[in-house]
Amino acid sequence: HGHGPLNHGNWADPNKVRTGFGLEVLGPQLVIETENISGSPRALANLVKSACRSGVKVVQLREKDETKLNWEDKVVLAKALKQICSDNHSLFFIDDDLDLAILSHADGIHVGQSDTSVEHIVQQAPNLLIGLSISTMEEFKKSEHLFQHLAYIGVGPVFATQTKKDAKLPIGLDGLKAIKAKSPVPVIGIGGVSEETASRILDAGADGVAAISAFTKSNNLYKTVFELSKKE
Ligand code: 3NM
Repeated sequence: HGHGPLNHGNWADPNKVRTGFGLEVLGPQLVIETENISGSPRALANLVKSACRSGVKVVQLREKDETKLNWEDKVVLAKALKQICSDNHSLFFIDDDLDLAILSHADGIHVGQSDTSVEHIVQQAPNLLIGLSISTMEEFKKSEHLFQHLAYIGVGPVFATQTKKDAKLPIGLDGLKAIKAKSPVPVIGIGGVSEETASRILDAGADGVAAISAFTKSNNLYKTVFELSKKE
């Protein structure tokens, strides 16, 4: 723990995006909740460990409200995942739960448009890296005053996804491209990311991708990480 503040000035220069923190937030991001993996915290921890050892540099724990885990179990799980990530020099993010992020000493927090506000997070936990979900150009424009605080924006769903029940309409490669052209912060494509689609998303300009099912369905995490990092 103890990452310094981002040098936000770097993000404005496309030639410098792949330095410092940029490098760490740009590799394929594993997004995961126990529901995605037979409800088992142990299976989840094992997947995170294997993924980190296979080169995943960012892990996001995304236990939504309907999760079967109670608060104590969530804290135990989050702390265990943080340890696994630290041991493997990967960053650990918590989805939209500031208390859990602080308690587990997470490196970052990921929030959606109607989640905990970015300003509140900056105030309460200035050292947390912050990722923000963006689904449309309208949301992007509405969020411009927040970019100074963000490590990245998660743009999606790029393609249709079966994994997130309340996912918005896919923004597609052209929508992603349009946002990338305007974004001063790294753009991470999410939604329908697979070993087949990832290179198209990266070719469209995304700085990285985030995925659930590409990892939970993988039987070769090295290959998955490779394919999710690869431009054509
Ligand atoms: N967020 P898969 S789509 C968690 O559009 C999540 O913001 C999305 O699952 C968004 O990789 C999504 O299996 C689910 O498609 C991604």
